Amino acid sequence: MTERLSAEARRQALGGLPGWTEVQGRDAIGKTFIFKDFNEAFGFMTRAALAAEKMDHHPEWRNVYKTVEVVLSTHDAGGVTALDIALAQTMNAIAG
Ligand code: H2B
Repeated sequence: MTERLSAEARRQALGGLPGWTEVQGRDAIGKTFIFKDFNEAFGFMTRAALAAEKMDHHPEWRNVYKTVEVVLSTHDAGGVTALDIALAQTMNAIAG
């Protein structure tokens, strides 16, 4: 089973993940993506959903028009693991 990252490992990983920050009050990372319009936002969500399903690792997210708020945490581990870092990297790559 994937282990939670130490605070130091998490900080280090976030250093290489533009836009991602620690979520206050829980062991999770988050990013708010803002696109040109709803079409771009939902296109991102569609591609990210397919990648997430392939990884068997799923985001918590909320979409309002062109904004997508994403929170990543590994529920089975009760916190941030390497899986969250990998999905965050994939999402950044998809968003371009
Ligand atoms: N996604 C996330 N974010 N955390 C998990 O612990 C998790 C998941 N567990 N997707 C997976 C699915 C698990 O429930 C299934 C059974 O593999």
